[in-house]
Amino acid sequence: MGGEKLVACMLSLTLMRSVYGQHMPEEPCSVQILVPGLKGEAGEKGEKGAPGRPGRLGPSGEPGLPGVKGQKGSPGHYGKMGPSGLKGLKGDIGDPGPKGPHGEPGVPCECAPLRKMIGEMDIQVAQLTSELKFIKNAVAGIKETDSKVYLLVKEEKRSRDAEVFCQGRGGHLAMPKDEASNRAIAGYVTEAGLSRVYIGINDLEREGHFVYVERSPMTTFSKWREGEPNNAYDDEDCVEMVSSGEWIDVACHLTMYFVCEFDKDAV
Ligand SMILES: [Ca+2]
Ligand SMILES: [Ca+2]
Repeated sequence: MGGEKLVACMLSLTLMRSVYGQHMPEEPCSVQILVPGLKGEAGEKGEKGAPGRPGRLGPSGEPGLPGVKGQKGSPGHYGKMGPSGLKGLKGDIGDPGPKGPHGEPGVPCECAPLRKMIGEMDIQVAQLTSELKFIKNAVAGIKETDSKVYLLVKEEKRSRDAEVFCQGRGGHLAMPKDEASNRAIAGYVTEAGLSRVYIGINDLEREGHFVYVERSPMTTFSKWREGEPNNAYDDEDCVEMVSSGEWIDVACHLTMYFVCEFDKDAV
């Protein structure tokens, strides 16, 4: 017999004793049929119980009616300045402004004569510049004899251009017509450290017939180097003086320094 069955037997014996009193036959605990007893009298009303647990959450209520609109609030602070916008399109041309007052009558332009005058002045300036250079050269070291003034021009020119240069200043290429003048010119050339200069003698008009550039004929004086003039290559019609004072016929197209001479009376 298990523990549970034993407990149930003892419980049923107790119940039978309470119902049948001491007259209950003592039987071994083998009867297990239980019969409910009679309903008892109603008990006294119990004390109020503790509050129950809160109920479940109820369903959502219906939306409420719209409230009354509130009053307008005060203006807020100004925001920060935004970034610059893109450049706008070019506007239309405005209406022409009012006409201005008449100006004073102008002076008639005599531009042509003025231009001519300016052009002539330019030429004069160029001439003066050239003459100033010439005078500077002259002051720097002019040579003279009793009747002539000699000027060494340190500009390389062909014979013809050299003569034009000298004529432009009232003279000619140097024309040594005696020993004194020839020595003066030669000394000038030597002092300048030069080896050769053009002088004013040529046989351009007639081969072998030398004359001075002023067209005066050669006189008794001449200073040809030995073997000159030789008209080399059949092309030597002008004359140079070397530092020794001797003369040599050379080609006229050579360019070299030259000596001009001027009459003292004209200077
Ligand atoms: Ca010749
Ligand atoms: Ca020669």
